[in-house]
Amino acid sequence: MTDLMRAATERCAAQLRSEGYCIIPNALPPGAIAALDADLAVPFAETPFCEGGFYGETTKRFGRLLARAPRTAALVQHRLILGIVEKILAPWCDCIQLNVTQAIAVHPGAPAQLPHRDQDMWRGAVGEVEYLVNVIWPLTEFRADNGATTIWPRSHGAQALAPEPVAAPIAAAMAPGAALMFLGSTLHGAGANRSDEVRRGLVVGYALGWLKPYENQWLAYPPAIARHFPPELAALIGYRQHRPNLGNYEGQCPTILLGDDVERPRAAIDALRPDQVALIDAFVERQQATS
Ligand SMILES: O=C(O)CCC(=O)C(=O)O
Ligand SMILES: [Fe+2]
Repeated sequence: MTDLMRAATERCAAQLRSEGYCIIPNALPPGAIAALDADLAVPFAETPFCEGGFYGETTKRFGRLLARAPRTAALVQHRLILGIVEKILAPWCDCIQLNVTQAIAVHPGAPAQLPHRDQDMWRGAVGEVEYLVNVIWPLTEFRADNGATTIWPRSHGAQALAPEPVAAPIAAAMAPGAALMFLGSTLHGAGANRSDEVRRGLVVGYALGWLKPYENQWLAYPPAIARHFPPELAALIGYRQHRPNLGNYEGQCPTILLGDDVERPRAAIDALRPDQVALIDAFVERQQATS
């Protein structure tokens, strides 16, 4: 990692910890985002409007973006963003996982979405753990009048226990190429679209590696698709074990499903944390000494 990258990682992670969100203005070239938006034009046109009050009936959403538009990998595997997310989530996991990729169009006339904290989807203790870091990538300009994501600064962490947010909300105004990062505990929601244009954006979310992800990554990208992904991307979507032994396939790393020799009988192999290895080694050694 370069010094510049390290400094940017520290700066964004510090802002996420203090404010609950952070905007990276020039995360990718606008042309790359325009190309991705063009790739998604057909699914946006073909996808019906959502149903239900949370998604909102004047919005459209669809997932599986790595399969629909391979260009999404540049967003999912963005070096700076991955470094920041790993830093934020490291206290609670061994490795992170992709939680979701979802395209969202907020159509003219859409009301504001219910303010919410994304990590409330997991019923853990409130105010203690960060489960998730979300990134919103605008595909069109985000403005206060067209449905830019609304963020409540400093509403994260233990503030999730407070009856009211401490600060007034802000509209995350940004241009394509920028990325809005916020914590799973930060209060937010899609804004109302009072303009006559569709607001389009992508959500790329990363979670603790041992959680049940919001979007079922193994079904979104079954082995026949995932075997064409670079190994780091396959690992991020869950073709990797989280120690100890979580997410195994036949007692081994699920990457065996991405190779050619899938049917061969396998030995289950421990995949443990160093502290567990030490504990077990000492136990086995004592056992052997007394037998
Ligand atoms: O589209 C947005 O601006 C935010 C959407 C959101 O927060 C959600 O659906 O969980
Ligand atoms: Fe949300």
